[in-house]
Amino acid sequence: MKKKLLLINPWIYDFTAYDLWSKPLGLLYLASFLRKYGFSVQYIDCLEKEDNAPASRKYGSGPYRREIIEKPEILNHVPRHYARYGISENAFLEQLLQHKQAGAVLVTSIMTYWYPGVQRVVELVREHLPGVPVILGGIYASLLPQHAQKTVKPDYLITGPGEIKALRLLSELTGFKNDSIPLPLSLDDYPYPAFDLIKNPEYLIIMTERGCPYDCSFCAQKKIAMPYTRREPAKVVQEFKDRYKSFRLRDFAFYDDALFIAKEKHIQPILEELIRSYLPLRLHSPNGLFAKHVDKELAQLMYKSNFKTIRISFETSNEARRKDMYSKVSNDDMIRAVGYLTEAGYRPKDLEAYVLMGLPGQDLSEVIASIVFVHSLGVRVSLASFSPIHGTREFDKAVQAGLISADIDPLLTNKSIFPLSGPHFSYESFRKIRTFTQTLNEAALRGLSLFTDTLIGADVRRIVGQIASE
Ligand code: B12
Ligand code: SF4
Repeated sequence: MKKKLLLINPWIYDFTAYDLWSKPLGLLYLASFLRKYGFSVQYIDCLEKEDNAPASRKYGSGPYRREIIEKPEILNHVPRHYARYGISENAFLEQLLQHKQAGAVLVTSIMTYWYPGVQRVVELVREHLPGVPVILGGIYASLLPQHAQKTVKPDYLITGPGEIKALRLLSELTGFKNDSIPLPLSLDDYPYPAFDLIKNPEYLIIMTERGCPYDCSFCAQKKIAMPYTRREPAKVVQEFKDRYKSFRLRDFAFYDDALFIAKEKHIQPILEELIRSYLPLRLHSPNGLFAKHVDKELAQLMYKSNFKTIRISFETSNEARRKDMYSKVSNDDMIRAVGYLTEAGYRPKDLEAYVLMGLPGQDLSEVIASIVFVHSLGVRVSLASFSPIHGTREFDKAVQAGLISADIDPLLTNKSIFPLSGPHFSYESFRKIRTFTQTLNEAALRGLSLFTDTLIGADVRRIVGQIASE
């Protein structure tokens, strides 16, 4: 009985959320790992699709079920609806009540500003499964352990990579131990994430390494992941083959932080082997890719291996800020990468680039200049709103500049609202920038760059001037 574990992926509470190949990969790794050591694992996914959900959009990505709820008081000033994304509370309770025999409940956490969903799950577990120990882990728990202890009140909280720590804790709690299987010595000794727990999966996630050797000022990976470690390319390819065989799914999203690092030893052999395997896969990288590593050879391999979703981290065209952020890309890198990718067979409109918006001290003209630069290459712009993450240099800078307090409620760091807290962005300019970007992206999709045609260009420049002078 004690060996029975219940794993839960909580709801998202936010102004907006979209399933962009989002799965709780950490929890699924934990599930397969604990199974390997003899535990039996049950799963509740608050973000699972309901049976009557609308069909997914492109390559399995799509919207979640959304229920508008009351805003936490601290967000009352935000003139937007706040929602719980995922299954209804009743549907959750129906599932929860089937697990009264669980020996422990393991709850994951992702974005720090999604903690209300985690809190609610734990409240309901306490109410309906009294006495069952609750273990919390994941990204929020790792970045803000004290906040999580106080707010979510788990019995146990584990920070960082959780497999071995959870196994040790569960062995202590349940008295169940399986010493016959040695602990993993490398990443390839970990079993594949337990995707069989996902109801009707439409895509799969793959992670070919953990961590990242870089240290960008806005990023928290060093506080969450293990030191940068790669898997063997042959083992990664085997995972693709095995997964395709078991699930018959074509879409795979990479969750790597730094997929193109050491490309000759890593991603290139992986893609070469995938091409040789003739598997009908479609590859996606919702995480930003490094432009500077894209050369002729890699671009061709990407094209031949059917790499469909290519999002390049561009961040900003402002040189001084790039240096400050320890950014990995320059305008020239970007131009070169787009050149190689188009030579390989992509159209510029097949590519997207992340532009960061709302960094402390960043004004509208810098964002617009970055958007315009990306668009001038014919590439679509993906606007990423800045969200200061506790424990990063960018967070500390914002505290020192008096923009936020060190103990800011994570809810106020939400990417949908944080850029609005500074002097440079208003709701109106935020909305206009989004519309402006959408317009440019629509033009890019038609193969037009509005900044190369002098007539349309003049109009656009006037609008840009208007937005920037607000
Ligand atoms: C993949 C990814 C995404 C994916 C989807 C993620 C998802 N699951 O939904 C995409 C591309 C969509 C995405 C988007 C964004 N992301 Co993101 N993303 C990541 C990334 C690179 C990997 C997460 C991951 O799955 N790792 C792999 C697994 C194996 O690791 P893990 O989750 O940490 O799990 C381990 C442990 O945490 C632990 N564990 C996990 N659960 C549990 C449970 C228990 C009980 C226990 C004991 C242990 C445990 O054990 C696991 C195995 O070792 C992280 C960076 C990172 N290195 O973690 C950023 C990260 C999570 N993202 C981040 C950000 C900022 C964003 C964006 C806001 C960016 C933007 N401005 O648009 C968006 C917004 C998303 C939204 N809807 O609001 C931040 C988090 C910020 C925060 N405030 O919390 C991170 C940390 C990156 C950063 N910049 O520092 N992201
Ligand atoms: S932003 Fe990307 S490259 Fe920079 S430290 Fe984070 S994971 Fe590494």
